Amino acid sequence: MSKKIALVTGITGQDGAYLAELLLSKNYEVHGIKRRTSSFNTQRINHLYKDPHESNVNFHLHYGDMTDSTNLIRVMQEIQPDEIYNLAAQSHVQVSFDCPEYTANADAVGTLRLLEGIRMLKLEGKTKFYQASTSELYGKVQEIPQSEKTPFYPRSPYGVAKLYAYWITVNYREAYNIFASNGILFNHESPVRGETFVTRKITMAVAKIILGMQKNLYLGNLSAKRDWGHAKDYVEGMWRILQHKEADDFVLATGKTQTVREFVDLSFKKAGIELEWQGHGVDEKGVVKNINKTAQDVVVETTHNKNLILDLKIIDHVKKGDVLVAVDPKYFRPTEVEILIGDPSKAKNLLGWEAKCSLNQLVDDMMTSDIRETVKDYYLLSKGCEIFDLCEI
Ligand code: NDP
Ligand code: GDR
Repeated sequence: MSKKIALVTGITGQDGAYLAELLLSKNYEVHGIKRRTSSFNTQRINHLYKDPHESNVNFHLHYGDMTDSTNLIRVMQEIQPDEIYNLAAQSHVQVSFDCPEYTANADAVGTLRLLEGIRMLKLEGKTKFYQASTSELYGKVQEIPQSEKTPFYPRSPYGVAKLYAYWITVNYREAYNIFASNGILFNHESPVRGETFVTRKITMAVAKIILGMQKNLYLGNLSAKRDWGHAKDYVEGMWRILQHKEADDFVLATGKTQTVREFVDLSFKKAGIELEWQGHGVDEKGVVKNINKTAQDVVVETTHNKNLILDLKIIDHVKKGDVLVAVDPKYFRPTEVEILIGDPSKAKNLLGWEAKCSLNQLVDDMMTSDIRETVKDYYLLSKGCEIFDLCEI
């Protein structure tokens, strides 16, 4: 049987990288759309890339952009995909308030461009289409938990753009009989989550704080509740959605919800630090209550590399009573989504899909990876090299 061909937009993002890995393991020929950037944006997929001059190369990248239909349609025409996974998006909710028009263009009209491409190229009978829809559609939630039947009430330009993308996917399914499905995915994270989403911002900060490379962590709304799962489980769900006997829309979620504050607690706990929360609102602070492990022990436990650690001589930077977390109102959103918790029973019953990774395991995975990365920087610093901070505006 000939290989299935998949086209993945947003292949350089968190989900794109995990999905490409999954599809390659299932023997697909995978084509990804990568936009032109002034510096490399392929860190998450470098391990999948092979020199195209080699034989049996199943992974191909094409330049493209969701705002340019000519190039999207040309790529679709060239590769004649069996499945399209539309993951590309300006995906940051807060940034969408600063760049609403671009967000609408890439996230809403971009989806239309791909669906129109399927029509123009007469691929309706061949190409299945997956749309990366989101729990942000529920926004100001109309019921708890949220299922496929819960009415939408988006609360950001991102949510509104994704609402258009959701409905245009449904409309093209009904109007033109295209196999077009929405995955309504709740938050999913991983060690390669973008650095400005709250979970990764937290795990990176905790790793730096215990190694003395950052003093505090500033966050916005600590009480926001999210249903957090692991991206590697969710890309499996995306694939199952397109293998289902008919096109349909599915919620993928864990069915549990936690506050940002609780995610902070779990991350510090992994680093041996117990926090106590003092004050309220913008004055709330995360203060060190107990220290249960030395930084050296945390690093040995995480890196399993005693020689490196002996060479490094890690000292303890954090003391009881230190204020490690504070609120900066600049991270508040003009309109916030206060609570999300999904009901994934339809996906469980029809697709046999379930989130396997617990929140504890997710935090463990992210913290382990960020401690290892930070130790590399610590090592370089200790040898007199310069390290540059990422800049979050
Ligand atoms: P990321 O932000 O990590 O990745 C987004 C991808 O889209 C990147 O490859 C990015 O390229 C690409 N992209 C952005 N703008 C354009 C454009 N104009 N043209 C072409 N490519 C573009 O997102 P995730 O991987 O986390 O999410 C994947 C999709 O799922 C997104 O659509 C997101 O909105 C949606 N989603 C995500 C959830 C989550 O919790 N992660 C939950 C529900 C939905 P570059 O690398 O160059 O920036
Ligand atoms: P979200 O993810 O908006 O749910 O969108 P994010 O991690 O950005 O925010 C989650 C919650 O944490 C609160 N928060 C902060 N958020 C950020 N980024 N930075 C902070 O300092 C901070 N402090 C508190 C936020 O207010 C929010 O309530 C993600 C994206 O992946 C979307 O693309 C996707 O559709 C949804 O998840 C499901």
